[in-house]
Amino acid sequence: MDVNDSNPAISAIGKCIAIGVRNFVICSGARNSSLIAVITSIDNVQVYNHPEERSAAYFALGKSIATGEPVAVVTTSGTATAELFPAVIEAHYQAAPLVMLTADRPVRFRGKGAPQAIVQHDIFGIYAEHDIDDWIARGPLHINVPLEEASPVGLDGCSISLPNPDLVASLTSASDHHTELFQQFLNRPGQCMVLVGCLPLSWRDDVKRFLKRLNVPVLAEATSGLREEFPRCCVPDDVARVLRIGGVPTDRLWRDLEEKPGVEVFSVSPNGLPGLARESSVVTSPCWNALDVPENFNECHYDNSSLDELLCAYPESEPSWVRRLSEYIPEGSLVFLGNSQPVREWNLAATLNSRGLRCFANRGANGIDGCVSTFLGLSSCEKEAWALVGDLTALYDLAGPWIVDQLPHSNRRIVVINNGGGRIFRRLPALQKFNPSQMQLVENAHSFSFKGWADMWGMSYRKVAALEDLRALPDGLLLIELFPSLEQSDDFWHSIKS
Ligand SMILES: Cc1ncc(C[n+]2csc(CCOP(=O)(O)OP(=O)(O)O)c2C)c(N)n1
Repeated sequence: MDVNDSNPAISAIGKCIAIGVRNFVICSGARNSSLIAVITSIDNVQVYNHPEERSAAYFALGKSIATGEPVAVVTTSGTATAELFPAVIEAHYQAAPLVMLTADRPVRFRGKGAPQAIVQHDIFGIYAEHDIDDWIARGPLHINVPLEEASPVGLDGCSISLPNPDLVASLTSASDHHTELFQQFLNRPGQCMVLVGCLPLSWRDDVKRFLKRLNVPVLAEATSGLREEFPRCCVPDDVARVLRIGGVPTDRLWRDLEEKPGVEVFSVSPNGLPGLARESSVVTSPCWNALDVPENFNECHYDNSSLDELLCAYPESEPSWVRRLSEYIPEGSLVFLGNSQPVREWNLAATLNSRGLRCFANRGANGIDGCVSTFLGLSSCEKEAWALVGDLTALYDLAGPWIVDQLPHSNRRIVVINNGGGRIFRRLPALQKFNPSQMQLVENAHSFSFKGWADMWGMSYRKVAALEDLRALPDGLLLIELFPSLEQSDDFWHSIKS
């Protein structure tokens, strides 16, 4: 939406407040100075500043996932607005309420090539809602604010009231129709199993209670928050129906469903997207407590595989390190899994002991950008939080730690698993025939260390090659650079395949 009132800055921010925005991440410029003036004049809102819009937007995304509330990132005009795009896409697929409040030049400049006047209206296309009246508090909302040159700040008459909780609640209420469709799926015959991807925090208790009642095989990924509740099960041979709850699962099983049209797939997904190209059904908002669970569902059979033996055989491999970290990280911590490999390693190898670790990841669009910032947004009110990110993933977000000085002091640990490039590519069947120089190119192989990055932001630094190196960690922000054995990691993955 474009805001076109007599005081567009006040009007736009009033709308943000009305939909529940309490946190503003400001990326300053001249064009958005009146927005900044209004925001900083309001009581009871939290203001952050960040000079880098891409990181800022990811920080806002993390904060909005953590709170379940809309969080606004505020930019000036031009490419500053475009920098928000990756986080907007991620928020779209995670159905996270990210609000982009962007200053624009007046409408008459649009499409003319005038200085700092790119076409911002609808710039995020299908990834963001542009009409506040159609926004259902899920996914991104873009509020574009054309502002006159040297627009006087003019705060007279600025009356911005606090959010109306009833309005926000009514936007996210359950749908009878979705409940009915879900019930019909449950009532149909045939062996059923459940795949659980990333769950919004507000869903977790309901889904856990529902799955305990359902009593069928469940594969719950770490980002569901339910992995330890439902230990990994055998996949029944005769699965006729798959129920997927939450974000798109990272497990290979999900992709394989594309080629199994005979298996009925029903998704309960926050973003309303099926996550498969083949035919399937999807709902977004069932009433979990209203669902009847048929009595004839089969019980689960758990599979204690030979994983532990492999972890012992390759103690310095990445999966063994991930197991060790999952046992070492203090109970109750928030854990952010940055890129595909730590996500898979955690799902596979992390301890199944219930340690109250709460796992998150940006698995909406699987980008490796913005992970440090998303982690910092997610952990902004946590006492102890750990991120596990690959080296290239860390390189993408070097400006992320800017925000740390604005957050309450706490133990934030960024573990960079430095394996000298994008090692995940080594495991892709399609790349097995690449020669070493092609592989080096694909992996972006390097031998950089992250010590200098830690120094730049005043992070404590610990190089870790053995468990003893994790003893007596200093308080506060800490960069842990972990060097796993590349050879053992390759051998581990090779053995698990065979
Ligand atoms: C923004 C973006 N660019 C490229 C990719 C493709 N990609 C997926 S994983 C990966 C490598 C990640 O490397 P690293 O962070 O070092 O982790 P590792 O694979 O070594 O565990 C790349 C480039 C992506 N997912 N997102």
